[in-house]
Amino acid sequence: MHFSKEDFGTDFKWGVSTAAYQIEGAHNKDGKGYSIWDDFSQRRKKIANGHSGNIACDFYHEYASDISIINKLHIPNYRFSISWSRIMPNGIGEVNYKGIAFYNRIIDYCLELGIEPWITLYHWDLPQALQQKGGWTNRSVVQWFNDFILCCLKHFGDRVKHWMVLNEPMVFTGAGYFLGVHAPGKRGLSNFLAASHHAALCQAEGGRTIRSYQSDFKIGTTFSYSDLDPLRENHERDAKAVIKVDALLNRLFLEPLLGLGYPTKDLKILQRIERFMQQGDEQKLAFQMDFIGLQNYTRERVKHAPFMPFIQAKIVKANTRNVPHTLMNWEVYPPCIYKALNRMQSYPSIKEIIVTENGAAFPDEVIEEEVHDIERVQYLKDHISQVLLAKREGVHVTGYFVWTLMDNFEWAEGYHPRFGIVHVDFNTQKRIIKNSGKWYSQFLAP
Ligand code: IFM
Repeated sequence: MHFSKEDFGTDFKWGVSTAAYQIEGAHNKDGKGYSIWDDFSQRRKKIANGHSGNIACDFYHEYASDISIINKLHIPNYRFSISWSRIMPNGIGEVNYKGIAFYNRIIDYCLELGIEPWITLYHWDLPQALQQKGGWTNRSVVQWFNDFILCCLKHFGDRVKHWMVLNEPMVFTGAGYFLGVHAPGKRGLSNFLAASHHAALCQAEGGRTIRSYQSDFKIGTTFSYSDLDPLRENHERDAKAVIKVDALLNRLFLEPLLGLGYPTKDLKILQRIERFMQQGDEQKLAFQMDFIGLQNYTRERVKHAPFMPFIQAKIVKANTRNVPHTLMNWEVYPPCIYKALNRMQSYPSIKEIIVTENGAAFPDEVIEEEVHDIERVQYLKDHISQVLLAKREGVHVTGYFVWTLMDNFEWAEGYHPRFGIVHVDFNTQKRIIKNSGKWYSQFLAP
């Protein structure tokens, strides 16, 4: 399908996303406190090749030239996150004004270039000092997080109008507190359910805090959301397995926010979350966001797996299915984003959806100062065209942000999977705009 930017209308928000720990580096500079990712990557060696975000893309020092690249690529919206421990080294109390100054420089420079800043308040880097008190498993996190939000609003709220509360709560609670493969490396159902309930409270309370600070701010929060299909068609037990995985991966955080409660009927084990609930919590979990951030990359095929604890279901990875896939072993299946958008639209209380992340990691090669990442160009075109299809059919999708501006620290995978539309040489910090960046730039050019 041939399409242009104009097909989406003049109000459609085009953008690019990043996250603090993945790009900033300067992990101990200018008064920054330790975060759980500093701790996890430096002490536990759980990251591929022993990598860490200590230096990453050195965005802390390179921010001006990187934001100039965003401008050069004609990208009008930039989504980035605030490192909590950079502005509040102990998570609570003392404010680090050098950290505040750094984000002020970013915001001011974006505005100077005509780029709209969109802030994600929490993109996985909890201050380590708070983890020592239990982190997300401690209900006090609701208060801690609220104080952090108020600090951000006080210092950045005079210029930033677009706010997202959490980034993908399912991923940071699931990988960080159940599987132990992300920071802080905790495991077990009890840790996971406690962290999940507190994160779900924070996402709604956070929305309320921002709204009461300034009623016309545009407020959202983001969700990882994968399209799910049964491995075997017309297979009753695989179909049931899909329902359970959907309740866990796609609905656990979204539905309480929408006032629908936790999806306990479709995944019984989630009933145990009630142990962490207090009177009145069900109402506190709900908040009317202005938009929902959809973060979609792939679809998963699910099969019945009787020995899988708690869920009796399993995701069958793409490389064993003989389908095209990315370096993350995620199937390349463009209709996934169309289906995810339609699914979100089916909730009547969701008024607006913004694709706050979509993109792909492929094995890029630098040849004579160029990166011909044809697979990524195709991926972006195919997924954006599916967004257009959904929009034309009436889905209220109002924006699309590429993940990500430049190659960066991909959490447990280290620096190997490169998602950027700009290539980064991590030895020299040299940037090269990939063909995908050039394509996005031509697409967005006035
Ligand atoms: O890099 C991550 C990002 O931090 C959250 N969403 C998915 C991306 C790719 O894995």
